[in-house]
Amino acid sequence: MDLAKRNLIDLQQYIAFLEENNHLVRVKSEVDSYLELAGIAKKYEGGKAVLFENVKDSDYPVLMGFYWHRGILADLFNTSIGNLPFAIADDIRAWRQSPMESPIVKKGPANEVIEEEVDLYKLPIPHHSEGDGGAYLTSSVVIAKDPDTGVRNLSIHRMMVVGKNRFTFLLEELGHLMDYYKRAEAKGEALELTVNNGIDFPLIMAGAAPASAAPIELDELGIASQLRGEPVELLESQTVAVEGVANAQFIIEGKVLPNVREPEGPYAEVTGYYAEREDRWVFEATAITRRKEPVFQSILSGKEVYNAFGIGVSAAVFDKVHSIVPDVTAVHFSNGSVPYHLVVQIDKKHEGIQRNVIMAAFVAHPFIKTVTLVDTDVDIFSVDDVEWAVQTRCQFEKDVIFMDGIGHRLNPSVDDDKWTRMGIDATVPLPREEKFVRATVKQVNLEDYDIEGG
Ligand SMILES: Cc1cc2nc3c(=O)[nH]c(=O)nc-3n(C[C@H](O)[C@H](O)[C@H](O)COP(=O)(O)O)c2cc1C
Ligand SMILES: [Mn+2]
Repeated sequence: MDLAKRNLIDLQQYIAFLEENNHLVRVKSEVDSYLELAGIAKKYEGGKAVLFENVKDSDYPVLMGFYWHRGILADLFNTSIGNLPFAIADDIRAWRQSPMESPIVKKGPANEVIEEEVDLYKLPIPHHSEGDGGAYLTSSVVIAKDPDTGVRNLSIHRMMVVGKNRFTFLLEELGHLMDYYKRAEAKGEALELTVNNGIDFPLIMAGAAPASAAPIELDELGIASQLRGEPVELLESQTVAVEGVANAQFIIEGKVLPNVREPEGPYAEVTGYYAEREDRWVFEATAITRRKEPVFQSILSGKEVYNAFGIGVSAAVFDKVHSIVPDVTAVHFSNGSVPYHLVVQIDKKHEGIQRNVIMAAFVAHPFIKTVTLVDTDVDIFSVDDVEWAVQTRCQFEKDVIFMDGIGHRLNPSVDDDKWTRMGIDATVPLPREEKFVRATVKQVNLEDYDIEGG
């Protein structure tokens, strides 16, 4: 994409962009990062982004909500909401064909100031939901290096502040960072990381890229470079051998300790439920660097995570499924499905191909629980329309399949790490019988009519 050309690669530029496009509200009153900030943010969820200019006991403003409205992201990429995942899929494909290399610099905006003392309590890290176990970093992108090959990985993790220089955090079982960590721990070594806060959407997309789009042997930073339209500059760290993002707002350097687990949680997750408090992984911070005038960024659990995660994953899943069955025309994670429910649209040419599509979608991402397949006359962005197709085009006994899978642990329906996955074929059988033809009315343009009170 052309974000670099349009000067849209850091948070200060994002704030200017939000302002210009009437997508921003500024909260001027003093706000407590303990519960109050997230409480206010929740009122705006799905609409304009919110800049908290005056956070109690902190020198830094906090931006929330850049991702909770797809219209903002579509404007950022100069495209439509519907085209967003496909535009990103094109860039992921281009990245795989010829990845850009990142230059490494010693000085950059993100180390204009090197904090003398590591003190996470100086950052305006919000305590989001009432039952949360502490203040949480939610939107930072973690960079790590494969302990054997040195290849870089990007990922996003909830991280709970438990001390001046300590987070406990969640590593999901199937993630690459977990793979790195297990191999480091087996050698008795810590895994070094940089935690980059206040970064642009391409880095979030790269961080959320699933293994099917970004295999473990590829450096995911290249996805962000491709989306920016120029290589993402990296910054040499002060205390670890892993680089940070040169134009981030804050970089926290440190390491995940081997053979140490300490309590993390509860945390109100994207599922709408609290994840349990349990002994989890421990990150020890060894340095904090920042801009002179940084803006801290946070994500609110809910729509923001659905988008930050869902758009990138739809892009990756579309790419995969389309490469196996080219008749697939679009995919979308159903609104409100957390996202667990993938709707796939197909221009079906061969009866029976539906099973292949359903299987391909399940393989493309481990946490898809439901796949619904519809024809091209169904609007996949409309939950109403998909519902209509399922109720009018399915014979459940033969059109629904169940299979076992490893469940997403955060989902309370999961038992013993397992759940049942369901595929629904709501396509019309070929050859199409007349009775399945959708009713239509004449296409008109309301501007051609004199209408009062419309
Ligand atoms: C806002 C947000 C929060 C996330 N939180 C976590 C988390 O706490 N732990 C985790 O393992 N994955 C989390 N994820 C998902 C991973 O970042 C995602 O699965 C990523 O693809 C993992 O990358 P990897 O396999 O390269 O490590 C989160 C994703 C988003 C968008
Ligand atoms: Mn990865």
